[in-house]
Amino acid sequence: MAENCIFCKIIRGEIPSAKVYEDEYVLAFKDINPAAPVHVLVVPKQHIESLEALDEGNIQAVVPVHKAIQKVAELTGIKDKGYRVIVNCGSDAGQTVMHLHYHVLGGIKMGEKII
Ligand code: DGP
Repeated sequence: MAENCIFCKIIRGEIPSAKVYEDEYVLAFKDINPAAPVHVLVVPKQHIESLEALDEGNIQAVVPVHKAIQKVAELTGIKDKGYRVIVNCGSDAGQTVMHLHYHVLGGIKMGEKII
């Protein structure tokens, strides 16, 4: 956990969020600024700054994230028609929160670009 990380604060319950799914390792909540009818952020509870910060010591944290993405798709009703998963990594990609997170987007027929 990182003291001043906004997603760590959401995980600790210090900032409210619209939770979609939670287990021991993962929290999924609605994005505050949705880019699609369904837009959920899926985050490992372990504070990992970005995809580039994954290494041998922490990569296990993303296994339950991927399982949680499937659960989120089921819970939000986008499983059958499909969905898009995006990870922004670094400033050129537009990563604004330095806590690894997966955008799960769906509920609309998407073109090549959405975000
Ligand atoms: P990124 O650009 O990949 O770092 O996306 C960060 C996302 O996090 C952005 O779509 C907005 C969302 N976000 C930022 N602060 C909050 C918050 O306090 N609550 C929620 N639910 N989402 C947030």
